[in-house]
Amino acid sequence: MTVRLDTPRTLRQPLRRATTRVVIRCAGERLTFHGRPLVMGVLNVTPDSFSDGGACLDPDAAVRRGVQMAREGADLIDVGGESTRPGAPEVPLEEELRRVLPVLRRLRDAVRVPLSIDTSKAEVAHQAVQAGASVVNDVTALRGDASMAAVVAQSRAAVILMHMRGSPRTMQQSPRYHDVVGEVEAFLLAAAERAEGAGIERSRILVDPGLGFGKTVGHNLALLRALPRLVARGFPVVVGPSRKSFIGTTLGAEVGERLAGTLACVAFARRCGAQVVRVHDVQPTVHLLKMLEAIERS
Ligand code: PMM
Repeated sequence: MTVRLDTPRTLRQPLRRATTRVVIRCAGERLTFHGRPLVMGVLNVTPDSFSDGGACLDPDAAVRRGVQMAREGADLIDVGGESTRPGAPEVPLEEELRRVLPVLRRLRDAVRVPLSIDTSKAEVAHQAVQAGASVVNDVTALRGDASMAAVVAQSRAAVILMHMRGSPRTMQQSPRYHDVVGEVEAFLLAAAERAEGAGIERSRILVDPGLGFGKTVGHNLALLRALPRLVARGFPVVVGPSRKSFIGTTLGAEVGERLAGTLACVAFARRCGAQVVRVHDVQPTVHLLKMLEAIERS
């Protein structure tokens, strides 16, 4: 079988040096990156997410956690109503809306940081933006729902385009790549080009290598190591290592014991110039970043 990979236009352009200031426009708001990664707090309103499933299924608990994350220094909060852990079943539209909308509406009034919706359903994205989200985090990079690109374009929200091999149900079935870094990079640049073609301005597009989504431990480590190359392509880069199983396998650590491993990945991502880190443990992440900054400025 011959596999043909089209080379996106952006991949043929020369590498750019990572800039220190990046402004991401999202609906009426702006996220400004000044050299320290923005911290995106994970708020899963699900019964079955791999590391925090059930903790925030109750809307009151979810709002409390969101407010706490904002106090701890989160720069944005990512609300999700469908688990994407390997093998996770799909959640019906009505159920996903029922989980996320009340939380977004209440958080919009309770916190000042931008809100993001983690979904691959266009209708959820549409209603979430009405309810206060200004970023759409789509783990299918606009491939999961044919209407998603138009919804994002019309909403003027920012969009995170993530790389995933297969679907959450199938992605960990012996993932193989010839050149994981090159293939993920080409995929993301092609996705960004498609998004621009659908009317989403470049200043609203972020890309994410999708750690843990159809990747072995070796693939995840290689992608982290190659972050400078992705950053140099010019789109703000989101990295989500938090508590993931490649950390567990590397360290022999259960899911509740992966904070140090996560922080190592965050520190590495910072050094590579990544613009956003997506984490469950906001306060330790903010402390790590502030401490590094203090040392470097001293
Ligand atoms: N990881 C999860 C879910 N959504 N979105 C982005 N952009 N990047 C990620 O790495 C990512 C994601 C995995 O599940 P979790 O919500 O339990 O961390």
